[in-house]
Amino acid sequence: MRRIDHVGIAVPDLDEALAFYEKTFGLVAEHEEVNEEQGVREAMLVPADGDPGTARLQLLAPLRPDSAIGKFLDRSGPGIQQMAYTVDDVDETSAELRAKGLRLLYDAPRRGTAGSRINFVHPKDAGGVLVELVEPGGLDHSSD
Ligand code: V0V
Repeated sequence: MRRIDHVGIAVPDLDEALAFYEKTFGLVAEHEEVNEEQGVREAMLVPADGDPGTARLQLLAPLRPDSAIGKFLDRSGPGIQQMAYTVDDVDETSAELRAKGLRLLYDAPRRGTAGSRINFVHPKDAGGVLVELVEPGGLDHSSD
């Protein structure tokens, strides 16, 4: 693991949440996208004048009620849904964790935000926390 990549928060309405985080904590979106496969509209937030290498806050709003975020909101309400770590090679880290007996959700990595490659550790195998592994893609800004 390189560092904490982001903390993901499930929200019912992305625009409302973006306004709240900017007004309250001075966090601004550096990137926004729709990920149909994951069923989310999401934004990555950073402090307006913060350290460029800082971990991001990811706001995740559901595109459909039967998506991962839709189900999470239904069961738990808004709140922290995932903790994500930056890794150099998501295939390699997934293999290492599988060898330690943890269940990875996908056989092969899928597409995450900003061209990243992602996989997840099942929350039941990580102390009740949904852990995401992120291999940054070409649009990553966190090491600028
Ligand atoms: C479910 N559980 C969780 C949890 N979601 N525990 C902690 N954190 C979460 N986020 C618990 C749940 O309360 C159950 O506990 C148990 O796991 C199994 O629940 P389930 O009903 O069988 O599972 P589902 O259908 O809710 O699915 C849970 C998983 C799902 C984790 C499998 O959410 C998933 O596939 N997530 C990965 C994809 C994802 O999260 N995509 C959205 C973000 P009890 O009741 O049995 O004790 S997309 C994203 O992050 C992107 C694009 C990015 O960063 O680039």
